[in-house]
Amino acid sequence: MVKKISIIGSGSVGSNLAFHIISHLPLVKDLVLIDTAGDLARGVALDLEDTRGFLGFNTKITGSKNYSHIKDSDIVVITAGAARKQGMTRLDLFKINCKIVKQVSANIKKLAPTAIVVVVTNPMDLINYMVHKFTQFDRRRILGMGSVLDSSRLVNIIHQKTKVCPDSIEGYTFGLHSKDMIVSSDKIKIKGEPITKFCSLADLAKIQQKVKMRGAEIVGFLKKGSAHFAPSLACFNLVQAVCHDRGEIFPVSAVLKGEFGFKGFSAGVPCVIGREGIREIVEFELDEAQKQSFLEIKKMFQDTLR
Ligand code: 2OP
Repeated sequence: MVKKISIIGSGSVGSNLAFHIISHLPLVKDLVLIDTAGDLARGVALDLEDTRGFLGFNTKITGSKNYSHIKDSDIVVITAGAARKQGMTRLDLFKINCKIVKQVSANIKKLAPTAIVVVVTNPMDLINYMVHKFTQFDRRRILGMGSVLDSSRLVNIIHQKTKVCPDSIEGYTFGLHSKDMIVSSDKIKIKGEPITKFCSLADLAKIQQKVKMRGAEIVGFLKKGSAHFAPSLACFNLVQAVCHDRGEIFPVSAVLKGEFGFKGFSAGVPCVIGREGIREIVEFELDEAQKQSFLEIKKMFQDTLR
């Protein structure tokens, strides 16, 4: 049973995630927010606490810059790091965020050695892989959030185009959480039927392109910071899947060790999620284009980490 959840980074994603947790997971006894920036986490924790009169939760909420509070957490979510500014790619963030995450990982390894770790920090797939390297945790305990977010964006954009109820749309993206993500029509179904029954091939191409550029589109409009409502909810869905242990399937960035014929990098692939983290990676035969994308991901990891 999940009793304690810690969130590293109390910016918009971390604080919204905390709000979802106190709103929907009443059995969590301890919620810890850590942020090294001044007293930010303390302020966010007090504000969250003040919703108790409306929401009626019992969860104890702690906000601090001191990592000692994450001790024995069952789940740790890493949102800490710089966010993208207009014109930046997620890859531009790698150096600065890798440094931050190295320190975060050392603290998790020391204080919460059995935790499931959910990674949000960008460039998410690379950072997810680095968290695995830094903590040396079993890869099944390290879950990258990106394709979960991109998949909700996909459903939204299909809905906008087709007007079909989102509940009847099933689809996911996989591969990288970047503009090079894989949005394959064979992974999109509307009540079991191919999407091309509901829109033209030209419209499908527009949908695919829009999903790939959605994060950058939002950054462009916000001017400061990046998206947080959908990212925090994507993250909450993973946290909840671990807590409920029902075997839900999400496209989680996972460190591959031979699945799909690849190893040595982390990429979004469908995974069965349970209390232990990744219960199973759901493999399927990659078509030629998908195989090519995976080869490019492998090369990107090799080039960046060399
Ligand atoms: C996004 O795609 C922040 O990477 C996140 O909006």
